[in-house]
Amino acid sequence: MGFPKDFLWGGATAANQCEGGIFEDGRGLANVDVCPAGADRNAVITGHMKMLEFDEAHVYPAAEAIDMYHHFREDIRLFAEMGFRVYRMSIAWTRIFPNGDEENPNEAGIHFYEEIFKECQKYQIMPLVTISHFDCPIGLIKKYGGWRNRKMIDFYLHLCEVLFTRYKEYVTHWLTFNEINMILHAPFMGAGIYFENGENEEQIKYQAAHHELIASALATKMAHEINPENKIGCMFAAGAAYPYSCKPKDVWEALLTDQENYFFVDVQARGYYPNYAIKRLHKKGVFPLMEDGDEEILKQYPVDFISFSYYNSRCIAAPGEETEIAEGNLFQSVKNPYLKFSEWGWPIDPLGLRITLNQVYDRYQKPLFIVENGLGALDKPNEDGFIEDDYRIEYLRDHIRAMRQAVEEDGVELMGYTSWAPIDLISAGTGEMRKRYGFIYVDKQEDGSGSLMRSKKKSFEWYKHVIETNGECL
Ligand code: BGP
Repeated sequence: MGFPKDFLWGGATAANQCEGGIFEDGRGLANVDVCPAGADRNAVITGHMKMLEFDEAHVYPAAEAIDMYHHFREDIRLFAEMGFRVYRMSIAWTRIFPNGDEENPNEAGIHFYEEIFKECQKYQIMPLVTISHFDCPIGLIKKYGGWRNRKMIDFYLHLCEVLFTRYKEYVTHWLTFNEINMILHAPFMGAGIYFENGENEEQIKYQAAHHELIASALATKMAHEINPENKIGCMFAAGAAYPYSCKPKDVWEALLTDQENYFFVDVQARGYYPNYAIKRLHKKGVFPLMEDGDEEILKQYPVDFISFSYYNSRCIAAPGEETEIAEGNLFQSVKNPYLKFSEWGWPIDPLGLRITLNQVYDRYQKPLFIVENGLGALDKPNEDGFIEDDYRIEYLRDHIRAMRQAVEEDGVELMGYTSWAPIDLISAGTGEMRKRYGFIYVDKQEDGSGSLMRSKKKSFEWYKHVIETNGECL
């Protein structure tokens, strides 16, 4: 009983939030590099403030991040010490294709990830690779407008071809797009899209989403052709939507919110646009343009497994109700009066993870993978410089327990769990460094100072023991 013996325990990171080294070895500039920290970040990531290069007035935390570019051996050794069986990481597209539309890849970039994979191999850690974690070359944005343009499919597939062939001996598990549903909430970060005044934003977002969905299906086809061992997953930002009350209007609104979220996975896992989306998108006049053959592509190449991030559930009320607002993973919702909240105002809801696992499994009946879950908190070293992050241990313990119940008692088929993030890194939502998630502390401060030295927090030994006991000892 408990977790299956081959359950994949590990941690997850994203290139732009940890690597730094953005000008090293011929790397080009990406959308994620030019998302500044501070007040303007939200306008930039939502595509309402155009930022395609650095300016003097802003600070860009991805430029150095935690400099994993030069520390990856040390970091992977620490992951191995915790007993990781899987390391989820992402490829910076512009290390491989600096502008995005070159014919030949940048060999130095290929070499960098090869070194990472060799390091993982040394410790028998399986890499789980996100092909694009909010990553789009600025070159492709300037020339083609990012994912609003159908040409992006070809550039993305060219990247995939290089990755699938060059890393064939190291990688068999891939995710096509991180949190694909974020395109609706943060279109510049999710798809390299910024808007001109007066544009129909919704139409552009669903058109771009369609391009990503086709790209994802064709990547799945290609991955299977290049290596029949390859397993491809989709990835979405999950979190069940609860009705604020049992009033039918609240229940209806919560259902609509869930459908908006599941839309992407409905297409990627079932292979066709669900009826509710066809009806509603047509009604609003934002149904994407499709080419002949698109429906066939979606139908033929669904994903092998479904992965998601879970940080919090959401609570939804009918429009017009007086409610308080709660923050959350890039989207806000109504404040749930029955939950506690993190320092960033995100609801904490372990049972919500069990509910979400059940809902997703009921809906798709495919293997699931939790590829992000964790607590962003302010960590303060004690007099000895040690971080006693009992709050993080408590958060993770409660969530892992809920996940165990979903597996053991509800029969949800779950491949693994990668916590976000095993090491402190830059926050995607805010660009802050002080919002820390790691088992490993990085001496990098909000003002950019710090030695970049790594040290273990209390949660390091705790998670190590969780993995050692295959989730028995929490
Ligand atoms: C998800 C992203 C991650 C990660 C995480 C935590 O949306 O996939 O990249 O950062 O959220 O969010 P934040 O960094 O805003 O705390």
